[in-house]
Amino acid sequence: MNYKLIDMPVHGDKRGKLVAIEALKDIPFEIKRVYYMFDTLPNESRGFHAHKDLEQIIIAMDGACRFILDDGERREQVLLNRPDVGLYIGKNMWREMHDFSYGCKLVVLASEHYDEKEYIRNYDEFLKGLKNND
Ligand code: T46
Repeated sequence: MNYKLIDMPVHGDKRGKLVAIEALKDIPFEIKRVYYMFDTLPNESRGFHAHKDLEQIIIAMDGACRFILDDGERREQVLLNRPDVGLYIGKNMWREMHDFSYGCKLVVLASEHYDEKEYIRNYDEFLKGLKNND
């Protein structure tokens, strides 16, 4: 499965906590794009796609959500609920996001600029693409 949880370096003192993330040091790619999600709702799921070439780190800055990650053979779940843990998702992984807590805030660090052509939004196409890669 091309995903993993990464503990982010936390600098804490009596004032609170600070996380600094450096490209190619704390995460395995250069960052070309940052986006975030807010005003999320528990009954609204997101995702349902894979990426041919994109790598991403997703961090729940506030609240929680449940990820489903699928490599075409296995399906696993990850609960993302800590601002000091990043979910790395590599190429060719189907992802779904469910059960957002009210107002959950996710920030995403991405290895490439936005390109809709690079999305695979149909699950059967995703499976076909994996077979063609073999
Ligand atoms: C992913 C998961 C975790 C842009 O214009 N630029 C962007 O950089 C992004 C990410 C999205 N958009 C537009 C495209 C859609 O009209 O924003 C709208 C919502 O995007 P989407 O439906 O793809 O959002 P999610 O939450 O289903 O998926 C997003 C990312 O797109 C995706 O790469 O891995 O978050």
